[in-house]
Amino acid sequence: MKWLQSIANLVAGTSAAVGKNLIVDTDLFSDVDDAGALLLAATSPEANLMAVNVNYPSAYSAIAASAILAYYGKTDVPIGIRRPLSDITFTDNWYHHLGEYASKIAFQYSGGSLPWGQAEKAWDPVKLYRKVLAEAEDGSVTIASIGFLDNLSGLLNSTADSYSSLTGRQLVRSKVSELVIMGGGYPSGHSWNFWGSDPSFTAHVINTWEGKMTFIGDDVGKDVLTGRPLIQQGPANDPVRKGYIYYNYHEPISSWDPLTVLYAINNLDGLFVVGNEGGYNHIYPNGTNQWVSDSEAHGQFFLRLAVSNETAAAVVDKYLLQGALSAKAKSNEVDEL
Ligand SMILES: *[C@@H]1O[C@H](CO)[C@@H](O)[C@H](O)[C@H]1NC(C)=O
Ligand SMILES: *[C@@H]1O[C@H](CO)[C@@H](O)[C@H](O)[C@H]1NC(C)=O
Ligand SMILES: *[C@@H]1O[C@H](CO)[C@@H](O)[C@H](O)[C@H]1NC(C)=O
Ligand SMILES: CC(=O)N[C@H]1CO[C@H](CO)[C@@H](O)[C@@H]1O
Repeated sequence: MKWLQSIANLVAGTSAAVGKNLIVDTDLFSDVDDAGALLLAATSPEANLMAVNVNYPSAYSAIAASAILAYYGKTDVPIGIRRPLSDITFTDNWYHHLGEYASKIAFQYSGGSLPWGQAEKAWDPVKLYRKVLAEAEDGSVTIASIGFLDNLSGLLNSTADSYSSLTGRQLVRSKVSELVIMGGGYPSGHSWNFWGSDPSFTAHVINTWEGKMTFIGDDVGKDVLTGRPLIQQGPANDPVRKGYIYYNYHEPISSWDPLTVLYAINNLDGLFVVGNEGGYNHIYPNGTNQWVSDSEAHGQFFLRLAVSNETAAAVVDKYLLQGALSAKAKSNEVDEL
């Protein structure tokens, strides 16, 4: 059956490196919109997904990421995760309504480079950043941060190793074209992604990053409710579809992370407008952010929707469903061989 597997890889295009170079740094664990974002990153013909780093240290998060990537044919996308690992599962202590999905996807769809029980095989996220950046063309990599910024702080602090003689900061300067960050409020806010882990890491990354940064605040995706078409028309066995059902039963959810990944891949694309003229984001030690006016500063941006919440939702839903159906179509081609 070996030949069948290599045909499967060919059909799934696992070694094709076309599209925009993208690294996703995700807290895939509690909210399933991270899984939706991974679906988009893995299936978009416009993206070359180079690596996924997980910034929440549950073993289930790493294994679920591997399972999702494997389902979409991306078995060779390396995965890193913050240590030490735990076997914590999500409990909705706030609404007592939302369901847990990461361990279920991890077990039921186990596959790829980190099968069930093998989360410890995941990369150290800082090493993974260094390896992938070192091998990339200069100025070619977009990083989408859709969770906590711990791993990115580690990257900035890293020093020369076997992958590169550059420091982390030098690697970022030469390889990264844009850091896209989901979090904050604009002009000011107090956002989970910024304070929920360790706000000093958030402050370190955002206050000292030297290249282009684009922010998508909490208010942008909150009322963009998506998932219904994926749930109703998606392939029954799609893992992200299952995740959406486990998380919020059959109801749609906010789209913070899918919107962020869509921007990272397709830029403004009629969906977003830049909300500022100059200025920069400042993070206080408690994780609160404040946009600072500064006519000399031109490298940072925050986005607002250019369309209604409903139109934005229709766009996200279209890509979620298209991505799921394209993966299904590929697996059918293999079945028919
Ligand atoms: C990186 O260094 C800064 C100080 O320069 C420190 O505040 C931060 O905690 C360090 N990050 C990590 C992940 O250890
Ligand atoms: C965080 O710190 C800033 C600056 O000291 C302060 O203005 C803000 O009220 C604090 N936010 C919270 C939620 O404590
Ligand atoms: C999205 O919905 C919220 C809440 O109803 C509203 O405040 C906001 O203006 C809407 N955004 C757009 C772009 O329509
Ligand atoms: C290798 C490395 O620096 N990893 C870092 C990733 O981020 C965490 C913060 O939670 C650091 O503790 C690790 O050292």
